[in-house]
Amino acid sequence: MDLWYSENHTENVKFSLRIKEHLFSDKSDFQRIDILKTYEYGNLMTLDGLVMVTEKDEFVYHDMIVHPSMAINPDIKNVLVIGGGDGGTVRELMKYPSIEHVDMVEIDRMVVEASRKYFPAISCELDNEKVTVLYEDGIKFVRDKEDVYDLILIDSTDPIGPGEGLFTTEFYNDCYRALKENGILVNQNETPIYDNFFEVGISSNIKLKKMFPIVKAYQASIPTYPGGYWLFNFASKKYDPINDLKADRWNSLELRTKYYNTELHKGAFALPNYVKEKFENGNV
Ligand code: AG3
Repeated sequence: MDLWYSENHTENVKFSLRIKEHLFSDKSDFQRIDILKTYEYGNLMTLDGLVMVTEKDEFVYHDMIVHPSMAINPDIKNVLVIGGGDGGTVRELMKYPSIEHVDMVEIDRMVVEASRKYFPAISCELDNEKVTVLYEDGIKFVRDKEDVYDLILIDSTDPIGPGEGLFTTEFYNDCYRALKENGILVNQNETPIYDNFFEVGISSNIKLKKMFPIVKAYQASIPTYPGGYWLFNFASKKYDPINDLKADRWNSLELRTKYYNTELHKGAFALPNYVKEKFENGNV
């Protein structure tokens, strides 16, 4: 039997993986969750049919959502993760003994439960005593927080379904207030390859620029996401991502990372012209 999973990246582009087995499928209060065993990418989790993580390439996304900020401010102690129910972001954060506490606010308990069962190597740090997992709406959670976090990581889906409100100015304002005076916010910011995704990315970048003095996008190559090429926004009250990189200090920690290193850090912030121009001009 020939079983294939496909995600439509646009009306005219499909991304497909050959499937060994459909391991899990259920509908939570928020979305449909599927776990598929693929031939090439190991286990795959989809939410409402869209690729979220695969065992083979999750390291790229999770390294890149966490380590650049930690190398810019190695004194980060208190972190908020919005979304991130698979646990990959928390796993990378827990590599830093200097981090004192992480709140992970995931709206969908079923995502965490599925990850614990089918992605043990991704969810492995969710029970760490430094981590509090809250099953709440991240948008509501940040509303009444002020001056609490050094770093906020928005590890969301695309802005459809439960992820929609995580791309709004109101939410970014609440995050800004929840951050301390040297705070950093990073969000996953879609692909520039296809217009419908790029428009979301440009508008998120522009919204963040309205409140944060320093906003720079950076990139990573993620084969199973649309375009195989993904952006993140780095928004910061004080630190510049290149001038304030503490490469020696980060390297002295001798962490094992499969994707990130401090040379790649500089390259990640060097964007191709078609992305740079859009972000600089801000024309959606
Ligand atoms: N969050 C970003 C997923 C966006 C993928 N979009 C898509 N496949 N259309 C992933 C969560 C990883 N912790």
